[in-house]
Amino acid sequence: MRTNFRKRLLNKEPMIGTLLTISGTEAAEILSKSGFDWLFIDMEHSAIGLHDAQLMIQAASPNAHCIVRVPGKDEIWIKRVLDIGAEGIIVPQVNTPQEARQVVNFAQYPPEGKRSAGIAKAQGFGTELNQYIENANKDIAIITQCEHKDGVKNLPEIVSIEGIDCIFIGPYDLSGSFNKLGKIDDPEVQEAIETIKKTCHQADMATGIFGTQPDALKEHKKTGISLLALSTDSLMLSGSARQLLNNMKSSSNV
Ligand code: 3PY
Ligand code: MG
Repeated sequence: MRTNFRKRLLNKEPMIGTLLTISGTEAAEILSKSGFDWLFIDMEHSAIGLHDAQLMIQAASPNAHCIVRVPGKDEIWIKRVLDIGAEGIIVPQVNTPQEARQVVNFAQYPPEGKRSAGIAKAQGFGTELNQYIENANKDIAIITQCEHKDGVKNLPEIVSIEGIDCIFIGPYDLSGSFNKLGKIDDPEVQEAIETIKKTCHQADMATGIFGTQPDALKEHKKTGISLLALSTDSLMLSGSARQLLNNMKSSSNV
């Protein structure tokens, strides 16, 4: 398995990625060849299915690291997503230390965890099983999201849990937990984001965040956030389509 994503993550090397929400190999391949360090395949909110995600990983590799956001924090999703060859998982709404410990347990093979052994794409369909098992716990990145005020409160304990490699901030769900959904610039939400950053910084924990615009992400990068998710496939497609069309219309009588 070609994996240095976790190493890069633990070294807090800035990596710019984007969210993939559209099923199919084409956008994954195009974006993997556009200079992104990593692709955030979103199975939490999109219609991307497990086999689609596997094909997308195959299409994007080895140009970009493929990290999959699982639909939920349960064991079945975590093991199946790792078995299709994801280099890491992003787990939404991990709000308590118990949940964080369970995520690590589901994602790591014994003796560190209780991940079950199967043969699928990640293990070369059986041809690379031993090699994969030997390296998986040290190569696979476990990223949990802090995106609820309860998660912010419990973060000092969560960041001390062995096996958690990065805390990924979800500004939108975080705003929702303050009943201010979508108001990510609200002072209370911004204060929570700053608290997360500070807690991670003090614990020497890698931190990530999603943003639709480069300006806000550049500021986060300056203050130490290294795992950056900029925009989504669908937003980039519609944004550049509108821009081209507006340009065309403003410079001609079309
Ligand atoms: C959020 O903003 O809630 C996210 O999960 C972004 O990825
Ligand atoms: Mg979210």
